[in-house]
Amino acid sequence: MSSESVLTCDCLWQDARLAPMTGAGVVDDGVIACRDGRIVYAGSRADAPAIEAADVVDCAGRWITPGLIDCHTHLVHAGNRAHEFELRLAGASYEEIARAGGGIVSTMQATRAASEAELVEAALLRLDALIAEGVTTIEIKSGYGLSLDAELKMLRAARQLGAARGVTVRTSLLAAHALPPEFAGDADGYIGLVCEAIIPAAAQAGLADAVDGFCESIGFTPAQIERVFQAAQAHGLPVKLHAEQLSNSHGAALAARYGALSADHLEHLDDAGIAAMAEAGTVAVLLPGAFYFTRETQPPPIARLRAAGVPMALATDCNPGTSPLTSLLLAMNMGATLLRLTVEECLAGVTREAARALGMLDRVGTLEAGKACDLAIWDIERPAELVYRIGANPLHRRIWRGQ
Ligand code: DI6
Ligand code: FE
Repeated sequence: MSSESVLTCDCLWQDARLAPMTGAGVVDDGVIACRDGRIVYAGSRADAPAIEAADVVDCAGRWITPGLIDCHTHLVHAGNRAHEFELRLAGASYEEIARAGGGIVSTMQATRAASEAELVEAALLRLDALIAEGVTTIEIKSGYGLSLDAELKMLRAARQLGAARGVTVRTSLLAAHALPPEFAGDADGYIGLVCEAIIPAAAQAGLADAVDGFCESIGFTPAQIERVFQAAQAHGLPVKLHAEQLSNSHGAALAARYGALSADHLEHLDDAGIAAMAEAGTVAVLLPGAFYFTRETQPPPIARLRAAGVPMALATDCNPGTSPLTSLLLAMNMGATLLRLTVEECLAGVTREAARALGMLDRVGTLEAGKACDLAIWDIERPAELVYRIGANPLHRRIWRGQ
């Protein structure tokens, strides 16, 4: 054999079963070769070229999936809202608590008071829980600062988390999350600050990979969100939106008109919103942790999203108010049990479709040559176990960029 036909690589994982998530089905006797942190071959051993590896890892028949991707989190925040949880147990609603100055604004106060280092330290506990389950890429939103300085502080903390651990961090600027008290009665004035000061500063500092908003009766109107989207576009940033969580404000259709990467939550989404998302290729990010924790009774229209061909992702929505969840595996279980997603949809929802929701499908989300060598190696007999178990963590090893 001539040396040119030999593929040289840093590491070869062999005797593995692969769920590549490319749509081509699973591979029973698979190998993955990695060079310089990227996959150079992933597929069946029989079809593999001759490979010369510096390091060979025998997987003893274990399953390998792409490293998991949590594409919607509010990981960076200070404090917690256990007290509001008790109020809700006693009968208060999320909206009532929010209107009484609790909710997002109470986390805002704690987050403004915390230093950047304190935010990083608190978030690392949550990040480590997600990493322990095989997460290799995570999206982190701002949105509890609600001022120029505090929003930038949150985004810097998110970037620091990516430097502190072997994980890829994508940031979303969510300054349009709630109205800070100093702008009471002047939502349009606050949106002006978001558009004219916060978005430009975050963009200029390279701190935001996308811009998000909360389009809701207790958040911002579609007209206000549209101003945010226009400012994001002017600064070359893609958009996404919290839409139709508590009511139908037609935010998803607005997001789709702006080519949004994703519209998230979607419990109250209507057919026009579904059609607009399908047309724009906007991903539906489903957040069963929030659905469960708020005891919402109306699930998102999964069957109609599926029929329309809207890609569906799944995420934790890790946040102190409506989804204090740091397990993406549990989000998968809830996606199946509460939202009736299939096992295949749950797995795709935390890999390929989550990558799509972050605009990163060219880099992560499937096991394919050219992509980052981000792997989760599992002690399971079949992929359905990842969705079926509650509270188990069958992760054997996690690989980020080949390491
Ligand atoms: N929707 C949510 O579920 C979170 N934010 C949002 O826009 C809740 C955030 C919180 O209550 O702190
Ligand atoms: Fe959220």
